[in-house]
Amino acid sequence: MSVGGNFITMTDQNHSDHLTAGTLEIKGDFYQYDDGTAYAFPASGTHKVILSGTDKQMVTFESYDSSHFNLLSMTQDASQYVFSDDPCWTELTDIDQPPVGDKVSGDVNGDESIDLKDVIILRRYLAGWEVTINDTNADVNGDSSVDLKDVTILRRYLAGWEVTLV
Ligand SMILES: [Ca+2]
Ligand SMILES: [Ca+2]
Repeated sequence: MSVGGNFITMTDQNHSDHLTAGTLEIKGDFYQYDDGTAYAFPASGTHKVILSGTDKQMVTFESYDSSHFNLLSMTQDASQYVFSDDPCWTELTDIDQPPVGDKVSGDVNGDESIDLKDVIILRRYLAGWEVTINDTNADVNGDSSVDLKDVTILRRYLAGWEVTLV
């Protein structure tokens, strides 16, 4: 099922047995309100929701404890989504954003290796190009700012100097 606008569920019917399979694509905002049951959207099984709008999408769960997405896929950058509660899903699939994990200092582009491509993308970023970097990994000296000092240190590191990425 595909919803081109906002999706609102407001019901007194328990939907526990109904949202176990299938895919619901939503291009607008999502709202779940409690109008008699908190179980309006307790998705499970292989039920999947795709949030695929082109503008910012708001996701509101009034009954956060009982209603939630099961598999959730977001096609936009994570900054395009506003969640009333977080996380309101069982599992995220193919999100268009590197997962937030442990810092890998120097891996500016998040491809799990530290090489010249990271220097290049960092220089472009600092020059104002529209590139996406992992700014935690890019701060290789750990001074909470991403700047030319990080480029210098990363270059030295790759050239075999005795520098430590922190
Ligand atoms: Ca890299
Ligand atoms: Ca830095």
